[in-house]
Amino acid sequence: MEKTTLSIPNISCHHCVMSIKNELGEIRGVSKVEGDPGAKEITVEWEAPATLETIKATLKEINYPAAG
Ligand SMILES: [Cu+2]
Repeated sequence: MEKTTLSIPNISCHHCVMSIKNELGEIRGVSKVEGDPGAKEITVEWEAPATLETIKATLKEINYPAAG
């Protein structure tokens, strides 16, 4: 199990966090997504076949790219 917190500058409200949760939740291997609209951060837990690269690529696709 891997876990990381990503900074997502495009998050502006709770709705954004919900969209991200829904999209990342569809990736096979992603087990948990939590978000903080105030901090503009999401915390993701995953295992294979998901990878940090697939998670970041999905975030970019839905217009919530991770910073850095
Ligand atoms: Cu929003």
